[in-house]
Amino acid sequence: MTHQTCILVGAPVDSGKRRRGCLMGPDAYRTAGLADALGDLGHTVEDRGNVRPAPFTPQAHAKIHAREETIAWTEALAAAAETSLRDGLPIFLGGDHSLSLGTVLGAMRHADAINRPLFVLWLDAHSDFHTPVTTDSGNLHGTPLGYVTGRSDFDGFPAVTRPLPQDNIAIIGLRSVDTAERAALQESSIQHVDMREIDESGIAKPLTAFLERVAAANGMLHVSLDVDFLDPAVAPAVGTTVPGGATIREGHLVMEMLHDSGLMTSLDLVELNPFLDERGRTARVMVDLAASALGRRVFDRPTRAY
Ligand code: 4U7
Ligand code: MN
Ligand code: MN
Ligand code: MN
Repeated sequence: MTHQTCILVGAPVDSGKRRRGCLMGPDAYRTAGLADALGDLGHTVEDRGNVRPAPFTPQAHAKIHAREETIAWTEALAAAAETSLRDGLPIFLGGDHSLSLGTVLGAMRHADAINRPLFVLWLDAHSDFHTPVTTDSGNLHGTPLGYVTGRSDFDGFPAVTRPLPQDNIAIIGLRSVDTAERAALQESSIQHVDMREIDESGIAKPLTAFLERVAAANGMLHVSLDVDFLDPAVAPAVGTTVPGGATIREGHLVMEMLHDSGLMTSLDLVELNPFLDERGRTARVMVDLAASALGRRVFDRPTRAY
């Protein structure tokens, strides 16, 4: 991958779960020096500031938390994603993972407009494949993959007219999947890689297989990086910690391979809760991972062909 125009899009979404703090994420990434890190790699960096939600009227729901607010974010972020994808490689600075209902929807619209298939790489401890009916927590940050694949019961959200095919998705890092999600995921054709498989076979193998499919289809590739993909020992600033996550090196290897593939067309950095961080440590880890995805490396080595 050569020189890119990286477009930073702040998405201070905090409506996807009850514990607050992700709204501080975009400024934590800015403070941790994301723009300079990417600029030092030779990229052009444009910070477009923060997106704001469309106007909304909150309503009380027995189960779903902040539904109207999340719908409003979905509308605004889908538009922001579609626009920024025309101009460069957007990096969405979250914000909790409910922001991806919008960013992936926008990426789907853009891919449709230019007649290319969209693929999604989901780096997460969780599968985020719930619907508003199957979720027990009522937290919409557990639903973005359910939404974009066209699962039912997302009443009030922008219509998903051409759902993302399950075959175009890989989830890597799984170690917390609810019963209802597991049943749906196992019936689906989503490529799903849990931590045991990573322990046994390494993370490069399933990632290579996925990237080969993206390349063969001349696909666009949206990458959604949830902080909880990483082990909480190295990335503590997240509300949904699950022990046994990816190591720093596994994280960087994924990012380095993404860079070498030249396939990534947009990136979400999600679920950072700076209120829970230790002296900016997790924010810096995420900035370093983004830098690896955009070409930072210790030594130069031949680029792998996909
Ligand atoms: B994240 C959960 F119950 N599945 O639905 C739920 F375990 O974006 C967690 O991946 C969802 O952090 C986690 O609330 C959403 C829970
Ligand atoms: Mn997630
Ligand atoms: Mn998660
Ligand atoms: Mn299966």
